[in-house]
This record gives sequence, structure tokens and C-alpha cells, in this order.
Amino acid sequence: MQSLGHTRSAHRADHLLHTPDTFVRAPWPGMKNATAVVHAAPAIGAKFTQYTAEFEAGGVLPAASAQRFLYVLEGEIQAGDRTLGVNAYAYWPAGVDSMVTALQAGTRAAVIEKPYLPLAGVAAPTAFTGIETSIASQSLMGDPDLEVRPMIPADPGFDFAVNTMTFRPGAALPMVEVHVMEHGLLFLEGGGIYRLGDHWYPVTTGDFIYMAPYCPQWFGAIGKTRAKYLIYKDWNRTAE
Ligand code: UGY
Ligand code: MN
Repeated sequence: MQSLGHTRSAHRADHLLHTPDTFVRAPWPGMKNATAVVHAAPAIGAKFTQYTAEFEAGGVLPAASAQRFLYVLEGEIQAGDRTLGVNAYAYWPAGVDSMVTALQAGTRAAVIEKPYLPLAGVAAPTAFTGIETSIASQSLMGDPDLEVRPMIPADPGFDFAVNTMTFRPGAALPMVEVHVMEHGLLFLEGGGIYRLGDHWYPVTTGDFIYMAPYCPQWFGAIGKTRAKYLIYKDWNRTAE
């Protein structure tokens, strides 16, 4: 639809709000019957790459040179001997072919890839899968209206974390956060107001946000349904 040049998308020095009306599909080397919307990459200053993969039935992802995390948003994926439905996720270390094939047309997945930073004396992680809805929630700073579900084990072998955060209507982050870690964030449900740097944005399902290190950030859920997002951060390593 013609929007006369208007969009909620915004790219500023320390953040990107990437809304679906501005997504551009582009071929990703090695993908077959699939396409990528690249949300964050070294081109924006990120130390990771995050894209949404959109598949036709039988679509495949190429092997990644970095470690890979995948979360199923829609449809069904075969990954080796595992079948992953909506809310299922998987992790593969660098050098392991994830053998991802979509089983249905319209399958979509959030994919995060990151070069691994080893830690002396700590074993590198191995592949695993899980289901987000089976994870026991932890409250954030004691707020029962804000549930965190960590999908990456609390093990120093991992150099990043991916969590879901679920806010009851009206719940909010308890503070404006300013931290060295960067974020890739995908809105899964609901919406609200996101503060990024000195800007306050209305945000909703399907939006993506990149936050650079030290980007001031705060979110309040607005509306009558819960708000939920998937959030990546670098973790367990000294900042470089
Ligand atoms: O884990 C986090 O840093 C998270 N609380 N940040 C955020 O939701 N913007
Ligand atoms: Mn944060």
C-alpha cells in the first residue's frame, strides 16, 4: 500500500527499528527455495547476524560457518533427525551442518549466527534443541508480570544468550537499561512503547530492533494482550 513515504522504521546511530513494511527479501548464499530478511549484520556494527528465513516447502538453509541458533515462528522444520514446530528452537556450534529443511510452505524462522569466542579452560558447547513453551519462567527483578525464559543453558561455554520476555498488559522494564551488551529483538506478540536512545517508538508484532552497546532502552507493554519478544545478547565474555 502507498504510504506516502511514511514508516515507523528508523535507523539511528545506536539503534534500528525495522518494521515489516520496510523488509526487503534478498537471496542468501546457499539458500534454496528460501529467502532472507536480514535485520542485523556486521554492516550495522553488530557482532552477530540475525535474519528471518522464509521458506517454500522443501526450502533449505546452507551450512553456517559460525554457530547458529534457530527459533521456529511459523510452520515446521526438519533439522537432522529432529522435527521443530512453532516455538521450538535449536543451537548448532560452528562447523556442524544444521541440515535445516522446511516441511511446509510458509515456514518462517528467526536465525542468529555468531562467530564463536572460545574461553580458555572452558569446553565449547554442543548442539541441542528445545521448546520455549516448556521452559519454566523466571521473573525479572521480582516482577511476576514480567517472565523471562532462557533458551541457552547457563554455561560459560556459551558466548551469547537468547531469551523470551513476556509482559502482562501494563508491565514494563523496571529501569532504563544501559549496558555494554548489544541486542537483536524480534516482537512475537502484542506491543507497546520502546524507548531507544532519546526516542520513544510504538512497536508491535513482527517488528525487529537492533540495539548497539550502551543504547538506553526501556519497554512498557500497552494493550489488552500480553507482549512477548525474543531477545539476543552477547554474554559470558569480556567486551572487546
Ligand atoms: O536482558 C536484557 O538486557 C533485557 N532486559 N533487555 C531488554 O529487554 N531490552
Ligand atoms: Mn537489555
